Amino acid sequence: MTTRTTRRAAVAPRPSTLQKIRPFIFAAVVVGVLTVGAYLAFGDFLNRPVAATTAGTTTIDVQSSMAGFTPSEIKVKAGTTVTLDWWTQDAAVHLQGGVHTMISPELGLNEALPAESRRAVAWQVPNKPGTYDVWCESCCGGKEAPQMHGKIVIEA
Ligand SMILES: [Cu+2]
Repeated sequence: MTTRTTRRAAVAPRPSTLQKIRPFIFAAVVVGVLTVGAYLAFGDFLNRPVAATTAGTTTIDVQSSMAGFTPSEIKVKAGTTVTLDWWTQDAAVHLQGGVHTMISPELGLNEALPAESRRAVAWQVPNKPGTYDVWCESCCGGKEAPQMHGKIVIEA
């Protein structure tokens, strides 16, 4: 009796199917959690809006804010088409009519940019080299405020 009991205890029980596949289930859960984590961490970068650009045109990044245009001076070539990749992070409550504007009658610019948005403005640069004034009329004092002005230099 005693001998029998001892012998039985010495034999390891055969692992059940569940015990055999348990490491694989664990690995699958780890991979799943890491995948979701990576998506949440990097999805923001992948989905970041990028203004559409047309092949063969120069794209210039321009930000409008309470400080005016950034950069405050841009250079373009006369007679070319450029794309202004224009964006703002400002909320509508700070802007007259909920927009920033970009105005230069001499250059044929009269554009509006809704709050917290980004848009691509295709602009045919006039064939008249020189330095021109551009301003925002819809915030922070508009044309009367020096910081609301930018400079566009048209090179021959
Ligand atoms: Cu503005």
